[in-house]
Amino acid sequence: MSGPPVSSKPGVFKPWIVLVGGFLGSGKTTLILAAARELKRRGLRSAMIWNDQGKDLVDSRYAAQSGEHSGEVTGGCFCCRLSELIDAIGDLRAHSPDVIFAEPVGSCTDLSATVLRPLLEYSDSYRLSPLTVLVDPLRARAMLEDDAGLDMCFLFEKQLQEADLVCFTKSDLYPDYPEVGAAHVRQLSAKSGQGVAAWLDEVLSGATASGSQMLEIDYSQYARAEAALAWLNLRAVFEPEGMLSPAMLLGPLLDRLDAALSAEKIPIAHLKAIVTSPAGYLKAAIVGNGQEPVIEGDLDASPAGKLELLLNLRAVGQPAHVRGIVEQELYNLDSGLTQCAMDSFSPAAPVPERRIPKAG
Ligand SMILES: Nc1nc2c(ncn2[C@@H]2O[C@H](COP(=O)(O)OP(=O)(O)O)[C@@H](O)[C@H]2O)c(=O)[nH]1
Ligand SMILES: [Mg+2]
Repeated sequence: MSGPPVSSKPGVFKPWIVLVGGFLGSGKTTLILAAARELKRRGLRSAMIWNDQGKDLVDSRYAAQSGEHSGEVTGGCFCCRLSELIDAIGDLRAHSPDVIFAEPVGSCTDLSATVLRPLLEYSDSYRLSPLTVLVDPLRARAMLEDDAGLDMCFLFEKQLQEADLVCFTKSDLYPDYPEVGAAHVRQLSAKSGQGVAAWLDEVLSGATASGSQMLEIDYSQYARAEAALAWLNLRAVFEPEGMLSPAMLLGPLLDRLDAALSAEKIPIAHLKAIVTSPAGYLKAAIVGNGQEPVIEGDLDASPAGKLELLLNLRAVGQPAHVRGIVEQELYNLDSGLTQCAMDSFSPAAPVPERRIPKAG
């Protein structure tokens, strides 16, 4: 285990660490970036740490495009890379943040025992917020109706069970949400801003305990559930003969991938991609098959001769099957693909560095 993230001299300011969990596509990154903007308005500084099983993260690139300081823990989840998380927190102290947000992998659970409680040992160096678990109301309804398959329902339910605070997201789209039996339930929209300031006030108040929920979990079942997912991270460079704008590249690609995965009956958990060019960037994402992509960035960025694509896909299926579909659609695009590095796998069985099952 690494040393504490900062020296624990008396009187040294202690930043907050805010862990924002929740299923794939629930809105973690969007909320963290909205919260950072809100904190900026209050004259406070934020930093953030992204986490993924692979590298080439859309979330990191998007945060950088939004001008935020961020770090990464890649190649495994926070619980299996706790020392790296602690090092990343330490590195971000160079920017003197008041709040450090950390977004775990969206299929991850048991964070209370494997991340929060070990971090509580550093309480002379920082303050720990309650574990917020974000829930997309549409996803919650599918999970509650067992429409999502046993493995995904298992992960989703475990995430809910260990939450100090459950927050339904996307209230601009879904004003209602289903009953999930959690003690502390809130609602917000990172898009409209509704509830974001109140959520921040609550998690930075110190009034709600951190890591209060004890999770009982069978790690072999947890490993099986995560292994049902296919993970695909890719980085590609396009140098089209004519010029292309980010929108001209990203629109058709997402449409094709959605159609091809749907035709093969592969449920999409989260498909997100970001294209950067000298003229600007564009991000697009869907969190289910057949959805209209949510677009962020410079929709009007002008055409360019060289564009870089990062794409992260999480779907329920076999990695080789998903990879084959993505490769085919990428080449069929005929948009001047000159470089491509693709990694596809199922998450490895979680093996936490530490696990402290009970508070205290
Ligand atoms: N309408 C709406 N869309 C949202 C909101 N929050 C997130 N999204 C969209 O949901 C998708 C997944 O969000 P993201 O933050 O990447 O989810 P994560 O996987 O939990 O980090 C993205 O397309 C977001 O733009 C919200 O409050 N309202
Ligand atoms: Mg994210």
